[in-house]
Amino acid sequence: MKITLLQGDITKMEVDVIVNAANTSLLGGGGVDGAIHRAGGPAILEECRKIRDKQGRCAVGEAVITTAGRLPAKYVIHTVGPVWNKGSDEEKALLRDAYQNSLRLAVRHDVKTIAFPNISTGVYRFPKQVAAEIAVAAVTDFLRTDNKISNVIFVCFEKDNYDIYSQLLTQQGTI
Ligand code: AR6
Repeated sequence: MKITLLQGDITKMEVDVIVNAANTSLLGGGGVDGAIHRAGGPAILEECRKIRDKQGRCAVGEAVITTAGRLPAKYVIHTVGPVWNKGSDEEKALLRDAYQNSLRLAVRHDVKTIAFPNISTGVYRFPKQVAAEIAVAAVTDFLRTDNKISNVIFVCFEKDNYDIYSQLLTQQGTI
């Protein structure tokens, strides 16, 4: 399976695209969103503003693509994960959508390598184990029918997330 796991800072990744855990405004924020805009510079925000002018806010579960500015990646895909509220099926489905819509958009841009952060597990409070199970299933299911993406990398910032992914991916024989 074309899945890799590592612990680190996603802004440093030399891949075709890194995914940002954005919010519906697309205008930046804290966490990984703040780190990407800081490291990538103003070109990313400029393009986000243009997208907003054209289509309005980015709905939860949807994704848009911009330049990566000064980052080593070629593009940034900005997706919006759901906020964990009661852990409803809808919240879980929207997290799956965030991963799969990012992958669909990546394929449309001929992306081969894509790195994901642990969407919704910071400010948006998804329990890490639940979010990881959804992320791994969403990506694994997508790769089952796609032959364009050569590598999906889960980039965990925190050790506990890394350990959860490591266990899940080992269990299913992926790594
Ligand atoms: N590289 C990789 N992962 C990171 C990095 C980094 N440099 N920095 C943080 N993380 P969060 P969310 C991890 O809060 O929960 C923003 O303000 C972090 O440890 O960034 O989807 C947006 O604008 C955590 O595991 O995103 C939204 O308003 C994961 O990234 C809101 O936060 C996601 O945490 C989105 O909340």
